[in-house]
Amino acid sequence: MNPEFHASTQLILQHLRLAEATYVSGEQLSRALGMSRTAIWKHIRLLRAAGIEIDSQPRRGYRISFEPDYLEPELFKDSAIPAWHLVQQTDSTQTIAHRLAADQALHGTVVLAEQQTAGRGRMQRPWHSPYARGIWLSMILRPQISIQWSPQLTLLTAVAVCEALRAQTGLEIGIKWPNDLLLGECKLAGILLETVSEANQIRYVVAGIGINVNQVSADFPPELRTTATSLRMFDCHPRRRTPLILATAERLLALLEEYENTGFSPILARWNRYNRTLLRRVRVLGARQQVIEGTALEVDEYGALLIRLDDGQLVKNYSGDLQLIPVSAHDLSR
Ligand code: BTX
Repeated sequence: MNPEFHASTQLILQHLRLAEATYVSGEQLSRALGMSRTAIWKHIRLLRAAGIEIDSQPRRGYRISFEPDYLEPELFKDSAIPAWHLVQQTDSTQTIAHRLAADQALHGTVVLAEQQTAGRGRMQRPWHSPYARGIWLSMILRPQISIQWSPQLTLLTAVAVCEALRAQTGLEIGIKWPNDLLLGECKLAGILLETVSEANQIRYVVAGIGINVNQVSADFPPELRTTATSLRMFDCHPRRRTPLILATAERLLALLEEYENTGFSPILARWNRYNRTLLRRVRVLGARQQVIEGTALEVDEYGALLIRLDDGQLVKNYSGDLQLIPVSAHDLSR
């Protein structure tokens, strides 16, 4: 959704848009709009805060270098998705999706926000979701499967996001167990599945997907700058989010249909193909703080990661966090 600006800010935006790639000087703007140069500067700051990137050059003035594709309903009208809910700001799209799902929303319904103020990851960890820079999406799923198979849906969602992003960008995006998408060694996207069940049956699942698209390093809080990345940080190109959103949501729906028709094996094979940790030395931090170190093998049909310990024993890990251990010069010389 286009952010709502004060009339004067909107006027400046219109001038800059009309000038397209050419610079408009502060003096021109100030004469045309009857505002002081300081007032112009304040409005430029508001535009920048809304994700519009404006170049400023000492004697030339201002020029829009990138304007995000704000999430407008008409951008999504010709899609295979049954319903879209777009909001400007929310605490978490997961919360809205749970409310809609409890209210009988259809399988495949998508909730998108320009910004989340309390985006969440696994184990109530925070997910940083700045305005108009990334994709903050929750999809309601109503799979006809029993609860014991729900970990497969996490792997399935990772495959869907990975394939959609690879097809759209041509970049070698990989998966790290249990649910991270990596570009290089850094986290590009995160996945959170929340399942609501009754007896042994899944009532619905909310698949939360966060994808970093147009952030630059300074957009991340300092503690994430060495571990997180965005598509733009990787190849220096800001991108339109709409095609990525459509591709991701449609891929997820299609893959779920494939899963219900042909089972999990082909999807698991694809997960293992994108797996970035195969045969890497890893450390798994379990939910109860237990630590396991060894060589990562494949993931099985229950979503468990197999690890070979140094004594040759095989251990299955159903949950936890995985750290890649850098190969040391000592290991290489052995
Ligand atoms: P996770 O538990 O695997 O990752 C959370 C951790 O990732 C945080 O503790 C932090 O270290 C790091 N982190 C936080 N924000 C970012 C970011 N933007 N990029 C890279 N690393 C980050 C991952 O959980 C699941 C994330 C799902 C997010 C989606 S967005 C739409 C939906 N709504 C919502 O509230 N959550 C989901």
